[in-house]
Amino acid sequence: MTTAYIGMGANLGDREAALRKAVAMLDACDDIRVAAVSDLVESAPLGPSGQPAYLNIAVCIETRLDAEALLQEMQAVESSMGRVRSEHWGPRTIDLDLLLFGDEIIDCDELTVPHAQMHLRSFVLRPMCQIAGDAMHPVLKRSMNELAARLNGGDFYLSNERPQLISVAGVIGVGKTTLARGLAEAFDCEMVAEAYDTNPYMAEVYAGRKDLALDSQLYFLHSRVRQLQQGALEAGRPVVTDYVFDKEMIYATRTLDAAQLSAYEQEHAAVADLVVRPVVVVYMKDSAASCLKRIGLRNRPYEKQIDLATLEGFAADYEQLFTGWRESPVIQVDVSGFNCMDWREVISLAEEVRQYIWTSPHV
Ligand code: A4P
Ligand code: MG
Repeated sequence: MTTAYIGMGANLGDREAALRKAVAMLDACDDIRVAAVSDLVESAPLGPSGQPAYLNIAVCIETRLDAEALLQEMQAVESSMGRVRSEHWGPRTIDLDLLLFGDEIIDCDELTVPHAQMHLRSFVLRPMCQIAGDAMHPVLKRSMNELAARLNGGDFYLSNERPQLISVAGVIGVGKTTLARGLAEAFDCEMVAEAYDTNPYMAEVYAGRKDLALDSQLYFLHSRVRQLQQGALEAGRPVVTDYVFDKEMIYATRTLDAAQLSAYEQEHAAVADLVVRPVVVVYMKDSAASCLKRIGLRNRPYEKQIDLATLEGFAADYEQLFTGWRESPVIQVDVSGFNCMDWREVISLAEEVRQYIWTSPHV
């Protein structure tokens, strides 16, 4: 017997009745026993707009069938319930997707298991968490609970129509640039680094010249916009940055006085829409004390002013930023258990990140 998980969705007619009927029809098959059914989850359609909202559930089954035979039973249920396959991702009376089949990894023409996009969809992971939060995704080697937390309730899809921007985020000294370089090497792609060393105002601002803080922030703002604006990055190609554009407002709010901040906000509002948004964020976290130690080791004179309280403040701001983040999945990396100088660890993280970006077959 194999334990398998099936995701079901419906957005036409009596959606709840359709889902209940599909579960009953599966249970009526000789070689399938339904073991658990999640609550109904309602969500906006992912895909073409103008469709009605979906109801989704996850179902745990025990089966003697192999995965291919199970898929045939699932398709028989879809057909007998009048499912017409027309528009891709179009409205449907019922849709059955095989999410997990034991810990098997299957990749053939008719069947991909684990389901190729399940880790990007809260409408799949939320009901899965209800019935199998600890079940492991055999490719990502993460539990449903961990995968769901990365999405913050959002639903995402892979598309080669936008640049595959991977943004590494976290407080000063956490190791963003080192990891970003490693990821860029693993993906054999460009790494765009923030213009830290060329900022002519930085050293003086750190030395106490508060009147130059606005110039310094504007320098960063415009250099980031140049780096990330539409047209600077190629659609369908991976690119790694060692910052997330949204840190701009964090730093501005922490370092500018009220008059400077209001001038800055106007400039920011005028350009923020120009930048490409990340398809995935890698958010590095470590204790303020460890970050401070790393800052001490790299010994940049103007960073001598940074103390524990400052780092804790930034850490709290980043937490707040990513708590409500709906723009992309966020992969958290706990740096106390991760060494970004170890190539094998970087490669293994890159393999995980790869599941969240579109890559052409040769990359
Ligand atoms: N196939 C490959 N792997 C699998 C698998 N693990 N499970 C093949 C099921 N089928 C798999 O499926 C197309 C082909 O995928 C099948 O012939 C099968 O051999 P389909 O059901 O005919 O076509 P589809 O449903 O249009 O495409 P697909 O890829 O199944 O779409 P999805 O991924 O099911 O997405 N928004 C919300 N909120 N809730 C939803 O449930 N669902 C969709 C459909 C879009 N937006 C949604 C929802
Ligand atoms: Mg389907």
